[in-house]
Amino acid sequence: MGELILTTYDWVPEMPRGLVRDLRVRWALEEAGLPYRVASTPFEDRKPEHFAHQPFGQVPWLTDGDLSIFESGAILLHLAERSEKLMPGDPAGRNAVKQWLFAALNSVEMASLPWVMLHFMNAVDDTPAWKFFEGFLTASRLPHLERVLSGREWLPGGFSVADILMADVLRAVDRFDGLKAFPACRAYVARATARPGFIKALSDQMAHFAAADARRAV
Ligand SMILES: N[C@@H](CCC(=O)N[C@@H](CS)C(=O)NCC(=O)O)C(=O)O
Repeated sequence: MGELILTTYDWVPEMPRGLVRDLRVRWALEEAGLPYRVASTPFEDRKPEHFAHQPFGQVPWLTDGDLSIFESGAILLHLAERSEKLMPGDPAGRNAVKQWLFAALNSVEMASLPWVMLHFMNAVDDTPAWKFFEGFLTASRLPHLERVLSGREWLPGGFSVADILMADVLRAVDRFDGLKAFPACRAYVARATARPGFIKALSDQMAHFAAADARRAV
């Protein structure tokens, strides 16, 4: 195991700040208490070296010694292998974490991301596209998640990387008040984002981009 280096953009516009996906990695690292440092890659002028680490020119990626890992879900699973604070050691617990981690990405974020993007674009209207994505999230996904989260603190298996991902996905929906009909989901986001690891991760990401503004202003 080598030094952990998390790479994110050197700067991003105001709008996505607080939601850039290095946050979920910072959060997991903070929860696990693993030492790491943050490196930057240009947002505006993406070089071949960036694509060598992340084939879509996106962030984040994590290097762990000689290993370079892209995709936030893969990064979180990698970190979970290093700390029982992120995933329990027993087979049933590991199974619960893995399936919920993929559910966060591939069942919930798949539906929430277009919904969130349309909100960011101010494209919430009565077009068939909006109605489809509204129904996809609020009828096909959130009611089922609401049932799962009702009466429990964290996803099955106890707090883990699956909760980091699920809460990070849901808080983007919450930002546009999309959880008001789903009180268990909303309370879950509030609980998760009150954790010191999240608070530190968010504050560090905001400070990272604020420092970039200051550099650009010179
Ligand atoms: N599936 C990827 C998505 C990564 C992603 O969407 N990154 C955003 C920042 S949160 C990005 O780099 N956007 C710039 C772009 O797509 O050009 C992951 O979870 O790591």
